[in-house]
Amino acid sequence: MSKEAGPFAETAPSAAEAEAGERAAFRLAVLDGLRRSPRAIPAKFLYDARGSALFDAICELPEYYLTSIETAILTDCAPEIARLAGPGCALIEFGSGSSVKTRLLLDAMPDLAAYVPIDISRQHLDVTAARLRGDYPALPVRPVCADYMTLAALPPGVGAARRIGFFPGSTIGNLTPPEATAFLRRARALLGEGGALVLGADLKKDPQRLHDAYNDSSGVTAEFSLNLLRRINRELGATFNLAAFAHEAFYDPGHGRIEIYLRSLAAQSATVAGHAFEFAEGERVHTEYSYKYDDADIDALASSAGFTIVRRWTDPGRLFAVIYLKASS
Ligand code: AVJ
Repeated sequence: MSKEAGPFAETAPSAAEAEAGERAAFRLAVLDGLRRSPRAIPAKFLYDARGSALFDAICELPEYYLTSIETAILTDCAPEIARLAGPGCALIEFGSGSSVKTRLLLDAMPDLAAYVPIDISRQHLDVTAARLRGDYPALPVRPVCADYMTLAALPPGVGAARRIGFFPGSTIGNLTPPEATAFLRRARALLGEGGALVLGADLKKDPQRLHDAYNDSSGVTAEFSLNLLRRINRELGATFNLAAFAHEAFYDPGHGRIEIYLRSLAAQSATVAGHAFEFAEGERVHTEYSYKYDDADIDALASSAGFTIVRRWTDPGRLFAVIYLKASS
């Protein structure tokens, strides 16, 4: 039993084991992504320690309205979320990161049966769980180290309490429409009958405002994007010249999404884990989509995945939405 591994393991893998596993997955994904045409590396790899710190800095930028607006909405609606959820439920967070917004819900729901943060980074999860246990001594914290896009079940310890999912921050925006539907279906299955989901989605708006949010004047977003190459260099022994790539982000109104790329500024080559790759001048590596929603998009997404919309909250400027969905019966 002491060798048990996987998301429900009582004994976490050693830090070295976890790191080796994460690195192998990273290597496979990067090599696969660079062999594709067009080239693309999944956005989840942007979040190493430095990437996560840069993303936290993005959330403080004046242009990046998403975090402050969502936090304001959640601050207002947390008591109503708590009422809708009812007493004694379990809160399941998909991609918990540093769980900052979670505290707004934890404060409004003092009688939770459990808080279950799901995150792909063992390190994030351990730090977050330790902090929350310190700050909420009565709250059972049951972290699950997994990719929420593929997680099939929650650990038995979560129990039979009614399950409320939490997917804030416009993380759903990283997913294409079919991926978003697949994620919500999976969430619905994990949350079970009577389950509900609190979703944060960025809204369609003036394209200039969207453009500015992903092209900030201080260049933090560019650093965040380029950090992916820095991470590949460090973790996979690659030779990317960061000065020869540029962050590129623009709004595509047809798809209703921000598209983000790393653009090669010259014809150049780079070696990744012993494999050589050629880049033409102007060639791009896709790193992220950030889909923007309107009410009809949210309706369509919910019904495609077996959810019913119970309540939506937005800010006066209609920049961001928090939506309470329940599993349709
Ligand atoms: C973390 C996916 C919500 O799409 O707004 C921010 C990521 N990338 N700036 C977003 C991001 C560049 C962010 N999400």
